[in-house]
Amino acid sequence: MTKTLTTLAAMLASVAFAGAASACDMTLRSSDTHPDGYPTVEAVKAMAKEVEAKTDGRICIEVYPSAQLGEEKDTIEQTQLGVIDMVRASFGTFNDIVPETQLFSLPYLFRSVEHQHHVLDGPIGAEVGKAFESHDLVQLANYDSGSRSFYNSKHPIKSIADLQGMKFRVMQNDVFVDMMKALGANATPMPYGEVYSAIQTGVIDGAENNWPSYDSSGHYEVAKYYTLDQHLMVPELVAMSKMTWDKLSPEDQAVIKAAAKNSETLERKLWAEQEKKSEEKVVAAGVEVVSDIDKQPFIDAMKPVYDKYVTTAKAKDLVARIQATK
Ligand code: GTR
Repeated sequence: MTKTLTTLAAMLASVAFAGAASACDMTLRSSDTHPDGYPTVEAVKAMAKEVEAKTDGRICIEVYPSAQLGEEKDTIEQTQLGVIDMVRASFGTFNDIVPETQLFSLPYLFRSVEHQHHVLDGPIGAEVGKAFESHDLVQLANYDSGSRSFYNSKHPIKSIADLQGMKFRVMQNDVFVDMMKALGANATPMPYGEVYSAIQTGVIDGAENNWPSYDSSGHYEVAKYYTLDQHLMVPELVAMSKMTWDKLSPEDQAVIKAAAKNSETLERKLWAEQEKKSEEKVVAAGVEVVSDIDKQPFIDAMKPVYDKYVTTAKAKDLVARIQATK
C-alpha cells in the first residue's frame, strides 16, 4: 500500500473506532507487525492490562497485531503524526526516522543478549532513547529480538562464497543494503509483509531474520536453508506518539512508563522461550540448519560498512563505548 493509502486507512479506522462504545476516557491504538501470541504483541497487551488497571479503566490500549494498521515503516510515520498512538518496531526500521538509532543496526556490534541488555539498560540506551523526542516520539521500552541470520530457497550457505550474487530481502534501511553489498550479495529492501510471496515467486532468493519471525511469518515454508551466521542483533522498541504523550497528565505518564518497563521484563522472558519453540518447530518441519559456521570472515567483511557509517567523532565514540560495555 502507498503511504497515503495506508494513512487514509488508519484515519478511517480511528474514526470508526471513536464511534464504538467504550468505557475508557482515552483509547490508544498500538501497532505491531507480528501476530497474536508473538512475544512483542503479548508484552504490549500485558502493558495495556496494567495501564487499564492502574488508571481505573480511564486509559485503554488496543493492540492491533498482524500489520492491521500498516507495514512497520508506515506505522512509525503515522505514530509521529498522532494517527496511531503507539508502535512496536525494530530499531532497524527507525533508522531513517530517528537517525540517532542508526548505529544499533551495525552488523556484529552486539556480542550477546547480555551485552545488548547492558548497553540498552545503561546510559547509552537512555541517550538514544531521549533522541526520539526530537522526532515526535517517546521511547517507552526496549524489547529483545535475538539475532538475525540468513535463509534462502536455493542452497545451504556455509561461507561467504555461497552468498555471491544472491538476492536477499532486507529491512528498508541503507545500513542493511551496504551489509549485503559487503558480502557480495544483492539487497532488496521491502516491507516485511511482502517477503513470503517474493520468495515464493522467486523475486528474491531469501531474507534474514530471527527464529520466531522466520517461524511466525511462514518464511521457513518457502526458504528452508537457514544459516546461523547471526550477523545482526537489532533490538526492538515500543514508542508513543509525542502528541499523545503530551495529552497525558504527569501521573498517567508515570503509570505508562512503569507498565512499559514491566512489559520489557516480560518480553525478555517470553522471547527466550519463543526462540527455542520456534527453532524446534522449523527444524521439525524440515528446515536444514547450518550451525557450524566460521563467523570471523563475516565479521571481517563488515569493515566497509563500519567505515561508511562510523565517520564522525560522535559516532566513533558511541561505537567505542558500546564495544567497551561489558
Ligand atoms: C522482525 C521484527 C519486526 C520487523 C521484521 C522485519 O524480526 O520483529 O519488527 O523488523 O523483523 O524484518 O521487517
